[in-house]
Amino acid sequence: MKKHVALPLVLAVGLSLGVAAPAHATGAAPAPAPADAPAAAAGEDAEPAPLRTVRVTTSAELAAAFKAALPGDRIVLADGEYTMVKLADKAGTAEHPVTVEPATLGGAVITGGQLEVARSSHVVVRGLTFRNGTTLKITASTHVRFTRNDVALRFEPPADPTSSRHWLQISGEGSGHHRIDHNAFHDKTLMGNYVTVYGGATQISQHDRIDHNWFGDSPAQPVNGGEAIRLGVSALSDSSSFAVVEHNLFENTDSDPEIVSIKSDDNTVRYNTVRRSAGAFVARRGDRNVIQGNYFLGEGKPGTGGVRLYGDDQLVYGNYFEGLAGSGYTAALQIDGGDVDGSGSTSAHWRVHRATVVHNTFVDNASSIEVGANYLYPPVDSLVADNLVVGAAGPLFVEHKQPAGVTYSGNVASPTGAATLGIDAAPREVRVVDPLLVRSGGLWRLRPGPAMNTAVGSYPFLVEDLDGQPRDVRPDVGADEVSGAPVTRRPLERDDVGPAAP
Ligand SMILES: [Ca+2]
Ligand SMILES: [Ca+2]
Repeated sequence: MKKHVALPLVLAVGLSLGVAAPAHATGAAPAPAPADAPAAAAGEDAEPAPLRTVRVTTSAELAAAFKAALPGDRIVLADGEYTMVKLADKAGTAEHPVTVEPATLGGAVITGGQLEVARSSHVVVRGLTFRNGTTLKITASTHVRFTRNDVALRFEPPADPTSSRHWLQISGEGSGHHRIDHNAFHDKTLMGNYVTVYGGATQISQHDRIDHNWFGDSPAQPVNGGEAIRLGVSALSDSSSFAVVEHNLFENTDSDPEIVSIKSDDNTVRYNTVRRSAGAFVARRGDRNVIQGNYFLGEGKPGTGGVRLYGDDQLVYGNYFEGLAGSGYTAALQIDGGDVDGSGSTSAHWRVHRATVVHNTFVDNASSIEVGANYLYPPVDSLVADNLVVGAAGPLFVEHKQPAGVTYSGNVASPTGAATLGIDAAPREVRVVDPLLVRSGGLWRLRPGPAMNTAVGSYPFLVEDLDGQPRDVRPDVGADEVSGAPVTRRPLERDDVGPAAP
């Protein structure tokens, strides 16, 4: 099953990002990696052959190799423990990157020092095990790839438990085009984010891609500031990031009510799987962000949430929400109120204008769709359409304050047991009917019945369902399309992400 879906995934990602498809993507078996490069995998991971291989066995040799590194160098760390140093002012190219990797995946363990890639381009850091007690930094650089590393930093507990340590921080003027992929970030026990994307004085880093990582096991923290990923910061939240966060798995990331916090414009967060994590993906600040095709699986754990929105023109579609136990800030969907409208502090909660929330599926959540739970100004001019909402608890829709110009249309709801619909809605707004869901592939799916072929909206972006199957000419309500086409996406498991993933 996993092998069956891997190839279409690679193809789809490569095509969607406009990068060249790997040579073996036509179906031929991938060529074996060179014997001395076991950390390098095929496909998307393929890197150009090095011009020179520099083997190091000690921290002193590593430091010397960094200092002398030339474009096309592959610096290979023998198994052992190392103190890391800064890698600065290396102008690699796409054809001749500077690559740092272990002789065997996981065999080189960083126990001291600090990795900072500064003022450099086309640097690849691959397959290292970070167990040191300092943050990782990518500073004023472009095209840095941080891939297949295992990161469990070991900070000394600070005197002030609310002071934070951001594990991997991207920042600096001119930053962009980085890829953070196939890493494991886990066991964060202090304040701070796993991955933080900053920028320069006025512009956030652009076109970064964060994909196929495992974010795991970060316990609750005393105050806000423990996100798995934060895209931006208040001061940069009016600049466009164009980041893509996709195919990541979040498990037990409980260290902030915001698992992914978007604080910039024009980001895409898609195809991620969130399991048993107390928090939500939050469009916290910035506009025109897309939250698409994610699986939020709460398994009834307290505080598990889905998506929370502020700001202008946010688009939420094709997501699947099941077993989420949160409400309010961590409702399955919270189209929240704002505390400023049109102008105000960049750290405020900006009023929602023109949110589009369509073709999502909600099953058995403690609270499914809420409007305006917090702050003063209710959402305006937004669309909630063609969603499928099924549950046996509470009201399925909650309007904490009267929204202005929010249109409901084509939604299907099925309150069972003690559940209620929760709002007065005409059948054209919310049709109350059993959609006849069936359990298959770990999800509640549609089958032929009253929700099939009955969506009322028409959206140019709606080309696939939650399985990656094509939408047909008569789209079904919710995130799933009844289709016989090959399934190319499914909720991610541990084996699908991280350093050892295919
Ligand atoms: Ca259909
Ligand atoms: Ca389907």
